[in-house]
Amino acid sequence: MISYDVLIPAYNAENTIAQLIDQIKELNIKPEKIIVVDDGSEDQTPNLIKDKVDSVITIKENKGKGFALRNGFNEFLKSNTSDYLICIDADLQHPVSYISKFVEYAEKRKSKFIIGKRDRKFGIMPFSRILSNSTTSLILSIISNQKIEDSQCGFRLIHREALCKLSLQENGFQLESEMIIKAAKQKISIDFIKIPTIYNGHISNINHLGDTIRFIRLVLSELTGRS
Ligand SMILES: Nc1nc2c(ncn2[C@@H]2O[C@H](COP(=O)(O)OP(=O)(O)O)[C@@H](O)[C@H]2O)c(=O)[nH]1
Ligand SMILES: [Mg+2]
Repeated sequence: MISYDVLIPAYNAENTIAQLIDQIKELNIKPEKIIVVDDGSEDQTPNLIKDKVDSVITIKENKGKGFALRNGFNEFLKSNTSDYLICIDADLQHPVSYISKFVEYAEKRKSKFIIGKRDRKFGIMPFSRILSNSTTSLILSIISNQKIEDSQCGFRLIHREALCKLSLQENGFQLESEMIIKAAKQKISIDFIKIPTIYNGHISNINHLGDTIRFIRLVLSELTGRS
């Protein structure tokens, strides 16, 4: 039977985090462990997660989604409770019921790395995200030599052995691109599972100019082999 942990990077997520955790706990195939990484939330997030999950990682200062995820990865690798790790955003933009689909797919197909794939539809996904997601997915498809259908989706499953092989360094949203590039370098194939696109007018922490510059820097350093 497949075993998995869940990792939630949470930054100022008081409106959704408790509901998300409750939904995860109601799944038929339950995770062995729920890990939440909170780095410097200024709202009620720390109080809401305190007694609700198996592991809370608190980082005093805000360091970015990538930094938070990397801390969660270390915790997962250290504890050795499960084969797989599911990463899911804290803002309920990823349908929790799909965790079961990811896990069942991984078990059946022996997948090492699965990423959610959202429809990039006008009116559902903000136009700026359609543009940036299409561009980054195309660039990463070329670099990775495999079709990357949604490079920016944070809803992911990764096998312990695959995660061990990626020596990740990014602190911001670019970590999610770095995982793709480094997985491809390790010849880990990446599968995609279609998930509904949910935005609901939620606020994003992505800084368009800053994150675009950091993405270009990451791609250049990977292409020139400086990482
Ligand atoms: N711990 C932590 N989580 C973050 C940070 N930035 C974003 N997140 C989490 O990452 C997820 C996606 O962030 P969001 O800003 O909604 O990005 P978007 O959905 O891609 O526009 C959410 O669950 C956030 O709580 C951060 O600096 N630290
Ligand atoms: Mg979001």
